[in-house]
Amino acid sequence: MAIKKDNPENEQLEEVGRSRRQLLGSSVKLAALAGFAGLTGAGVMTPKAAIAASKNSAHVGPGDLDEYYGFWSSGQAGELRILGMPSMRELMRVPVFNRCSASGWGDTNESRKILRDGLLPETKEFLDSGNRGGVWLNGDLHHPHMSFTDGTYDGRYLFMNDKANTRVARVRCDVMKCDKIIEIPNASDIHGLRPQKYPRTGYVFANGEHRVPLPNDGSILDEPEKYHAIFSAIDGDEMEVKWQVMVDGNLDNCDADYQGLYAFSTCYNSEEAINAGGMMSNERDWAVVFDIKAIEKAVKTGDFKRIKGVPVIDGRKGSKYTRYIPVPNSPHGCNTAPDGKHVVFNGKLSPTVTVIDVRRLPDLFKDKIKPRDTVVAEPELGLGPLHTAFDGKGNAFTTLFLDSQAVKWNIQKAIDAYNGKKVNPILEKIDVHYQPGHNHTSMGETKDADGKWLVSLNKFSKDRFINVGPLKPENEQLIDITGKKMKVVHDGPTYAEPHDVIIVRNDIVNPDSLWTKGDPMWAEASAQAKKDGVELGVDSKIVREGKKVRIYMWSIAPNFSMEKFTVKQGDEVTVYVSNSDAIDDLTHGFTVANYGVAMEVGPQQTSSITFTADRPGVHWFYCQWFCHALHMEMRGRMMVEPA
Ligand code: RUQ
Ligand code: CUA
Repeated sequence: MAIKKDNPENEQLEEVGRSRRQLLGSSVKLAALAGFAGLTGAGVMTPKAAIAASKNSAHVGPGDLDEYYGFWSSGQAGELRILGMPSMRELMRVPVFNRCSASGWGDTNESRKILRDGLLPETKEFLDSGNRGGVWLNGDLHHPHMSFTDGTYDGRYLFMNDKANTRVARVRCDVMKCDKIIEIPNASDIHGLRPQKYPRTGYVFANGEHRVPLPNDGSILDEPEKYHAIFSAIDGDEMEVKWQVMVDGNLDNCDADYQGLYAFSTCYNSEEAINAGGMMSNERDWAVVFDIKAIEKAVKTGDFKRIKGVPVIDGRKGSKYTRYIPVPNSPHGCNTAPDGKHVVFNGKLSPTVTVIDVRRLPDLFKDKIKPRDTVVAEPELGLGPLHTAFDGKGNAFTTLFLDSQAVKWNIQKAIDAYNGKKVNPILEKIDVHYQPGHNHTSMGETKDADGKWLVSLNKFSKDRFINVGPLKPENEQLIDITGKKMKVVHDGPTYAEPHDVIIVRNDIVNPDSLWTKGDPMWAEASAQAKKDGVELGVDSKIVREGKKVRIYMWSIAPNFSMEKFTVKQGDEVTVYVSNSDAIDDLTHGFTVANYGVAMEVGPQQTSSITFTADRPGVHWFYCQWFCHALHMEMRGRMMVEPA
């Protein structure tokens, strides 16, 4: 690391920097104390390649690695979680719609830019008023899904919805950080979300669940017959809404086919009611099918209304772009089978699931057959079917919310039974604890479903764990599905609320261990540094421009390149910290005591944060991420001169 002597303090720091290297080289004891015993010269850990999965055992020994990544939603907690599977060890939390005290998500300039840039102008205005702080700090993340190429996960991105504030976010799988969040115009409360599976993602489909007036500006209020629900297709590369479809009813969950031709959404409110009684009154609701090619053509030929910059196609009943397939009663989950042919709509208030065959859809759109003619099976499975997962061997696993069970059934047998044969499609039921919502199988929403593991995400744990007060954890159960009988092999309590999960083979996901210098995540910091004549990670500099002060420093364990800096009361201070350590697992942090300032700075990363120095006095800044035997000593002073 070249240290430029543009700051007298750096001479001293160069000394310390050297002694740190000596410390690492000579004092094994201290290094071990700091947790550095595993570092090799190149700064790369040598992981044990052993994998748990040779036989289907949930036990992953200490130091052994998991065979799968589990990407978990967290519901109203607003973050994405990464678990190793089958060990069910929680490996990481990725802040997305929430605020995070550890990483500074919601506070750093980089995260605030992501949280803010994709919002609609009127939302920005709203968030700038009434002490709301300019960005949303809550969200309701239900459905994380990975990008696909040719029907299977490709390890590029994860996409996820925010039901609370009508947003869709993307996480970059190379660094496992959120890099884009957009608000979806015209729709309200994004619930179902799925990426296009073929040829690639492509589109990310997102359902606006709640019907609202369009525009929702107060000109229409208690006139529910004038409300609308909107289906959106987002370009996953550009994170831009490409088109929307206005539908009858509402939109709950969605999925896409394996041919790149159709997308599907369930509707539990064909009644277009505004209370639960009304929404339950019809015996049958429906699933909507969207004809993607026809819609794309409509966008090209101009058969749409542009609302808030987005082409909105009329897909209400009678439209050539959609078809409505009647499904009993208040269907919820919507799951395409890995055979590429079948889609399952889960009945919720009906004990059935409805299976359609996508090969009948072209005829449906040509009106050669009726909507119900696409149905090839409708097995009665039990009470409260919510979601279905697949093993890639022709079997399906459906959660029964009211029965607190997972039911395994065979798709072909269900089709045979529907055709009048005397067969029972149900192979087995097992109890789960309790009230399952989603379930998911390993690779189960791809053509590579491998039939090894099923996770049941249960909404209640009740008496399953020692009592922690009125708010109890939820419970996730891992089920081995390789044998003749399903077997629950693990209980795992989790915090609010794991709606959904995907289970991805670990060879598909290959994150970096270090950031790349100049990553687009801190493009603004890089641009500002360039203007200020600063090389990030190399130079230390204080730049004053009127009341704006920019502090550039770098960190190499266990030092910041500045031991102190002085600003004036009322200055708007931006601190840029570049972590110059290029060592695996060496994250620093930057906290200013009693200023509400804290952030993560990963190896080779630059993070920045802006605040007003309106509190005079001495304020220690310190590294908040344990990085070294001298981590406690990794600190300096911000001195604020009284005005
Ligand atoms: S959907 S169970 Cu079923 Cu968001 Cu959560
Ligand atoms: Cu750097 Cu702790």
